[in-house]
Amino acid sequence: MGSIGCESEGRVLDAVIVGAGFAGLYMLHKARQTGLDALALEAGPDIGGVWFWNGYPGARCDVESMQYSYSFDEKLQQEWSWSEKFASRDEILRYVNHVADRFDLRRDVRLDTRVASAHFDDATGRWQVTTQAGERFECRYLLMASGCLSTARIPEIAGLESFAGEIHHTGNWPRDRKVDLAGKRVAVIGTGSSGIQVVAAIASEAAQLTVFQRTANFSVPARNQPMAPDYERSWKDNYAALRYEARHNTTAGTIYELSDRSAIEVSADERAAEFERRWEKGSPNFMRAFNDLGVNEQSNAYAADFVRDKIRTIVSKPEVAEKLAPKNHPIGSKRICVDTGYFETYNRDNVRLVDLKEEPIEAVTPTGICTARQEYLFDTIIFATGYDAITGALGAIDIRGCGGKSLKEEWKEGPAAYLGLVVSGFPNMFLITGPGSPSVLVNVIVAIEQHVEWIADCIAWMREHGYDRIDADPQAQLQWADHVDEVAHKTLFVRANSWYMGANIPGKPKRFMPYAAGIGPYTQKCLDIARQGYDGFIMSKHASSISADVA
Ligand code: NA7
Repeated sequence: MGSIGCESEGRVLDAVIVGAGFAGLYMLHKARQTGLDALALEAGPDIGGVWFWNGYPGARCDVESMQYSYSFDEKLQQEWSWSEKFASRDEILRYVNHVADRFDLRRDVRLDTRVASAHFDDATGRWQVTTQAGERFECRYLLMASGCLSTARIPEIAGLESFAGEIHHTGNWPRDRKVDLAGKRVAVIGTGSSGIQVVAAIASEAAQLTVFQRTANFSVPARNQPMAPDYERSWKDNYAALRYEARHNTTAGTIYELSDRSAIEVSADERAAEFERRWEKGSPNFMRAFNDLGVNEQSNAYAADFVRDKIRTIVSKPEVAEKLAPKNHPIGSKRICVDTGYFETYNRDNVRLVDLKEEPIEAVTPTGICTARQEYLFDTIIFATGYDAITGALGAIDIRGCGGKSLKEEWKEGPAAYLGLVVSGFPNMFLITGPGSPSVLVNVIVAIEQHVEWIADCIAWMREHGYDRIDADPQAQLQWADHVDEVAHKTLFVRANSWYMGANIPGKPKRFMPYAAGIGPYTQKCLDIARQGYDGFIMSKHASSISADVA
């Protein structure tokens, strides 16, 4: 692919957007509407971000389709029809491509272009962006849409490279061919959302499936179904108001059936009936059965007990059920999984569970996996071991701000960004769903749209007021980080070793990264700050632009 960088064309871009998933594509659209000359650089061979890479069998969204979609264009949301209540990965990818075509986004997306470094040039007040292939771009604004779950991680296991069969990660599934699992002995390592989906999807195809579980996970049934026309209509008739509601008046960015009752205030029978009703209905609605499941230990324990009992009912072998019943973290403190027949899978004769707490993996051999107890033989190993989440993609790029300061170095004790949007000392770099914003704790499309629109409004405001440089006040950033921490500690989230905490990556500082107060309060905060003339941000006109004006 030929270079269209500034060097070859003498073109200085207003904005470089890193990534062309849901965030990058909408950022590109919005940047154009704001009058910015913008280019999106995408590492992958196609658009779609996380939904592009996660092509594993069973990949599906656990937020309802009517809500997991863009809201920015009324015509788009009226015209698009989802075929199922919870969309499959393939359908979401078709949707992303439809949006890109409809808004003519592709002409400003460069595929197969992985950003290697981004350095802020103090002299010009611009970012110098270099790709892995050595192309260079220069821009005023650096808009990071690189994703919260885009750095797939295969753990370091001795002997991995010696394995003679196929190795795959759910987050980097082969795209050029179907992975043939028929008649194969397959291992799946990891039982998060991806593991739970892939296990249920491949069990009938594989000759033998062995699931390696380190931590048992809570999962509730999706009860997915074809889209009911009445249900679709009920959304489309009222889309604008419902989308507003989701962004401004919910915490999750998703409209759920909420409850105003505490689980400890009702009788045991009422509690059980409500949990049962929600379980039968399916979806993460389960966690809204009572209003204090995320903050009250006793209430949470009731919900956890209910799910554990369900697992014991579904799984026919008691010793397997006991291993599958999560016991070491509050329900919901790790992202709750939503499954289709996951626990039932363990009733099949060709599926077995290995509890890594009892027999840790010691090595991969040419023929399989050795635990502390025995060697298991495999043709294929599937890693569903998750991501270097939230900060992984940012850390993979050599980002340097004022005075050559490295972002990695800056964040070595844990990430901080004012509102999760701007990092002090890294002017004109905006993070979309960055650490310190609600991001992955909420319907991420809602979080993305809120950020993208706020960023576009901010840049437009700066232009109107003669500014071309924005930074975060270090004091404001510090206070925000403390606030993010304080809010997290009022919840049960901090009680789990989750990827929200960075706990899944050896050596990563443990800090609860997302903002747990929810999207509604967060949106209000961002609006208030903008209305107060961007309180906590430092706006200026860069010296070189002043001299250019004078000249
Ligand atoms: P997750 O939720 O991070 O799950 C990863 C799983 O892999 C989890 O069960 C981990 O156990 C397990 N894991 C991680 N490292 C290892 C090693 N070294 N050995 C054994 N097991 C390991 O990733 P997903 O892809 O499932 O989901 C990510 C998000 O995508 C999800 O929340 C949705 O938002 C969509 P652990 O719990 O760390 O003990």
